[in-house]
Amino acid sequence: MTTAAAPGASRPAGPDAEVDGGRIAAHLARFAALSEPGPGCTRLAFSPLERRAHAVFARHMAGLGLAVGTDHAGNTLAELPGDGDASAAVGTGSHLDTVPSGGGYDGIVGVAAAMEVAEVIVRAGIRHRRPWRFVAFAAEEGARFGQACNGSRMAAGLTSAADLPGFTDRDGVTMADAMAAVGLRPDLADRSRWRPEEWHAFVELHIEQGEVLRSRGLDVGVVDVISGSTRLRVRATGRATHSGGTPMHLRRDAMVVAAECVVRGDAVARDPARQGARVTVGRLTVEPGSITTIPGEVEFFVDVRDVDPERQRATARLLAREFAELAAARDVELVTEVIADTPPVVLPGWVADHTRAAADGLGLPHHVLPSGASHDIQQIGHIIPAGLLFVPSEAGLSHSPDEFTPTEQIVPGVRVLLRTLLRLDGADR
Ligand code: HGY
Ligand code: MN
Ligand code: MN
Repeated sequence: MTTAAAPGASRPAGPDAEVDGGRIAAHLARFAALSEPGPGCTRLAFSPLERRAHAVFARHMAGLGLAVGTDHAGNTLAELPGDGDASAAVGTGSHLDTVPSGGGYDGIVGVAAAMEVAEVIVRAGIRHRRPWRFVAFAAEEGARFGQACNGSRMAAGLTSAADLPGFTDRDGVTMADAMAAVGLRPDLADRSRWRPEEWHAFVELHIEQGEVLRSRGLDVGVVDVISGSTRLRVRATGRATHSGGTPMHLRRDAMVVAAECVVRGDAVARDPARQGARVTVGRLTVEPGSITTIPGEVEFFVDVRDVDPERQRATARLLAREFAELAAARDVELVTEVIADTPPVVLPGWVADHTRAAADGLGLPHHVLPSGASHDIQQIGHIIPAGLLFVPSEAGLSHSPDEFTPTEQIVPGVRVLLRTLLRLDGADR
């Protein structure tokens, strides 16, 4: 649903008029420089590079005079104390880790927005009732360990210290060991849980990672529901043997089974009866990986997304059943394991209403839309009132070196974010 701008009465310039695109662009460039070599930006969950990016965030906030700290889960929080009678904070923020060869905007724009909002508030000496908290979440991308939104899940109490040794990356490093290696205390992660009573509302600004806003020529989107994600690790085990000496009828080819599973997953998601489901296989490894050996072991990962929780889980269960049938037909063993499962989240209307009113106050037309991608706010939304505000993605590209949003299309969203937080600061709902 697209809302046209409210009729154009002249509006007094608010503090958001001070939002500076040059400062935002400088933050983005500073973060973009913190990457492994190669195309795009690679700053993985719980890597030293992610910690260096958190240090950039922390230094900026400390330089503005905010109290800053990093908790045992690796989330970095900065706070501006309020001067009124309300102790429950308003907050904003996002994540600084990326997928391999990702872009420089996914998550990072939301942290740069938080840095800019804090700077405008401090420079303008704006008074606010509530504490304002600005957050860089840790390890939002599931690309390394399978599960997404790890720092925000620990903050929301959805992942505990006991879970952390159970996640491993492709090199066999556990999430707990990766955290310890960068100086965090996974064993104390449960102490990083947020207390709901200490929060009034939290609004995240993020790139859309799709084409809806750009195709409509809009700079602002307000999200009403965030897709869930069920992630499967599938291992097919056949028999590795000579590709020349083995006739076709005697093969137990794990790669052929995996290929049939990938195509089947795509067909299930395209079934009109499952409109809204999205199934992707983004990572697949073949062993022994020799041109002249029939693959004996294939491991692949399936990402099942949906805005309907029942359909999401039903699709994942259907895929597990059908993969098993495809494997049995070729005398190949197959094991499917659920490695992550996040339900869709409907965001509270009253928070979205403040964001929409803020956009109206700026005369900015905006669109209400679902989010296909998952976000930290989805986890935080389990314990405190949450909102998600989108800025456009050029060509809808994300998780790619070509991810891009021009600064002039980020600034309007940051202005809406600042006005939204001011509205939430002054309101009880
Ligand atoms: O995978 C996602 O949807 C998000 O970018 N972590
Ligand atoms: Mn993100
Ligand atoms: Mn992402």
